[in-house]
This record gives sequence, structure tokens and C-alpha cells, in this order.
Amino acid sequence: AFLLSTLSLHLISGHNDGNLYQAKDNLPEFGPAKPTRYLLYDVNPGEGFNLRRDVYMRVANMVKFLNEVEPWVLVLPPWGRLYHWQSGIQQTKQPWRHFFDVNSLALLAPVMEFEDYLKTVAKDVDHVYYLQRFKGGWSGKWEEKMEICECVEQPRYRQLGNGLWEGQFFGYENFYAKKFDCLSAQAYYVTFKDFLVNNSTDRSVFLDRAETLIHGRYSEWSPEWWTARRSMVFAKQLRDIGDKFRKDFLDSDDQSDKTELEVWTQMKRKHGEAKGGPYAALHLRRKDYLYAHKKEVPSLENAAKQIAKYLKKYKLKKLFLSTDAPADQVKEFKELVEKAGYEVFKYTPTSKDLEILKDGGVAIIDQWICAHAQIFVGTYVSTFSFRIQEEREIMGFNQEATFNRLCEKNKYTGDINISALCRT
Ligand code: GFB
Repeated sequence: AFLLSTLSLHLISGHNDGNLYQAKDNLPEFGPAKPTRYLLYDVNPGEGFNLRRDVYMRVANMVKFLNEVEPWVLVLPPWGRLYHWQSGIQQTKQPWRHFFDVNSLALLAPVMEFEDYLKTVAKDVDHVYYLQRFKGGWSGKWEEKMEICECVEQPRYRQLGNGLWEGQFFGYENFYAKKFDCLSAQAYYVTFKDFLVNNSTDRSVFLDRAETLIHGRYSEWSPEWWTARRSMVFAKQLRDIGDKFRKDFLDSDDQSDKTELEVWTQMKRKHGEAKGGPYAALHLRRKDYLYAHKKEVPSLENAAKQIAKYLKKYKLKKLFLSTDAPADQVKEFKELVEKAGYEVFKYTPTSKDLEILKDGGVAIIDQWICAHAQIFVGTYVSTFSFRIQEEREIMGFNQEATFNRLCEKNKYTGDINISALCRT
């Protein structure tokens, strides 16, 4: 039976062994060989990159748990067309290996790129479940429930004359679903695991609006959440660019900063073990945040005053600035901090590099450099800042050096002690 399981895994990878990222530890245990099934998913189009990373953790953990019962492979949804990716370059159908170390992901659960699924598994999917809320909302107390229902809103799928269902499918044309249902769901992802094992026999299942899945008892700060989070190692080519920038401009390298990486499954760090490079890092979220979180976003002048307090307290001369702010705001902010006596550094790719890295790659380089600073200050409730903080937790920074954020508009007015500044 073991041989058969191994054989079936080999078959999915076709002629190219690199197609299926499969950790040895994840091979199914002895027992009758069951055919491999595939889980595909997508997220509400409006969601940003870093919330999508959290949705990935829910789905990847679900696939990890599914593999305790029968072999499942998670098909990674290509990146593209995100609202925040505004540089104007072509950035659809981006594979995960562009942003993440896919072999590290595979140490959690078997995964494959969508383009490899197309090449080696199928040019369609058996069943799309469009996850939605229940018609009346939560009505009273929250309880877990799931039911195939009429669609509450017009979903982004339509049935063609030949019975197949057409949808967005990451911008890939000629990709269809054989069956489609709207599924009202108020449920934890482990409950979906049971649904997929017991209520479906399809070889491939696509869960759309997967952000509907809830962590439940495996939520943030549970060991399962952290295990999944650790597996999301950034792609080496992006880490290398960030490391070069640290070395060239910020006098920072892993040896002196005590931030050397090991394979994530073996990495165990205590708070305070990482020292960080001799610079402060700020994630200054602007653009749509100025409207979405009007009350919480300080003016540039106020933000510059706050960051100067940190630089002074930690006796640092250099600030690394990570921001989505337009060029004129970057210039203004830089001038304000420089006037206070500090140097400001920002990673800006050439247009040729941007073509290769894409907006997502630049954002990861920014996050990587922020993660290595001696002290980090983020933006209120930004998932971009949260992911940096998690990276620092994994590396073993002191929490006081990590969980800081800019204070809202009226809270910080000037000459106060640093202890009055805001914590995450
Ligand atoms: O990642 P994200 O969900 O974080 O969305 P929030 C913000 C996106 O803006 C990032 C870009 O994925 C980047 O593409 N961005 C933001 C940055 N800050 C930086 C930065 O410092 N450097 C670089 N290079 N890029 C939520 C969104 O954003 O904000 C919601 O998820 C909504 O859809 C809400 O827009 C207002 O949690 O900050």
C-alpha cells in the first residue's frame, strides 16, 4: 500500500518531479492507497496581499489535516490584479515561487502551482463551492452551520449552454467548473475538512471566497497557527535583495544582527536572541488608509516627530522607511526626519527591476528589511505591519522592539516621553 501511495504521488508529478512540492513527512501513512484529491481556492478580489497570506494559512492547515485522512494537494492560487498593485506593470498570473519559498510551504502540506495543475492534472475543476453568509446574517447566537443554498448575491460564475461553469479563475481562459454551488457557511476550517471528506467525492474542489473560513481553535497564537506562519518563508531571491540593501546601506548582516535563518521546522528562538541591524524601521501606511482609518493616521509631521523619539531613545542614526506613500509625501517625510538629524533610507527598484520583482516583490523586500531592524514601528491595524511583527517574533526579537505603532492623530502632540507612544 505504501508503494501504491508513493506511486500515485509520482503520477501526479508527471514527467517533471519538480511539479509537486511534497515533504517526505507528509506522505500518507500505511493503509489502502486512496486517489489524490486537489483543493483549489480564491479570495474576495478586494482583499490585500497580507490578508490573503492569512487565508492561505487557514487553507494550508486544512490540507494538512485532510492529509491525516486521505491524500490532498493544495493548488496555490496565482497572484494578480490586486487593488494595491498600482505601478501599472503587468502582474497577473504570478506563481507563488515568485514570492515564497515553495519548498518551505511544502513542509507543512503538499502544494503545487496552478500552472502545474493545468499541465499535469486537469484543465478544469470538478466542483466550485462559492462560500457566502447566511441570508439573514448571524441572527442571534453564533453557531457553526453550513448549507447549500440559493446564492445570496450574484456570484462571479455563469453556466454556459454546454452545462459548464465559467468564472474568473485567476484570469485563465478556457478553464471551467463542471459543477457549481453556493454554500452558506458559518464554520471553522476544520469543519470544512469533515465536509470535504464526508460530503464530497470530487477529485478536485474549488473553494471561492475562502476568507469565509475561520481559524477557530487554531486561531492566531495557537501552535498550529504559528507552524503554518513559519512555513511562509519568503523567496530566496527577494531575501537576497533585502540582505544586500541591509549590508550596503544599513550596516546590517545576519551574523552581527543574530538573525541567521535555519530550516523553519528546526528554528527555535527565544525573545531577545535577535539583536537586529543598527537602524530603526518604520512602516508608514498611507494611500487608502488616509480614508479607511482617518482618525488613526497621523500627519507626516507628527509621524516624523514620533519616529525621532525612537531614534533618539535607541541612539540610532538611520531610519529605513517602508511605505506606499506617493513620491511627494516620501520627499516631505524624509526632509522632516533629516531635519531632526537622522538619515532616511528607502528601497526603490529601477523600472527594469520592478518589471521582474512586481509590486508584491518590492513589498516583501520592504517587509524583510523592516523585520531585521533593531526597532520596528508599524501602522495601526495594518496587516502589512502585522506580518513584519510576526517575522520578528520568529527571529526572536524582544517584543518591546517589535510591537510599536504610530499613534493616532491627536494622541501624540509633541514633547512627551517615549513610554507614552503607542503599542500594538
Ligand atoms: O498588504 P495589505 O493587505 O495591508 O495591503 P493593509 C496593502 C498593500 O499596499 C500591500 C502596498 O500589500 C502593498 O502592495 N503597501 C502598503 C506597501 N504598505 C507598503 C509598503 O510599506 N511598501 C510597499 N512596497 N508596499 C488593508 C487592505 O491593507 O487596508 C484592505 O488589505 C484595505 O484591502 C485596507 O485596503 C484599508 O492591512 O495595510
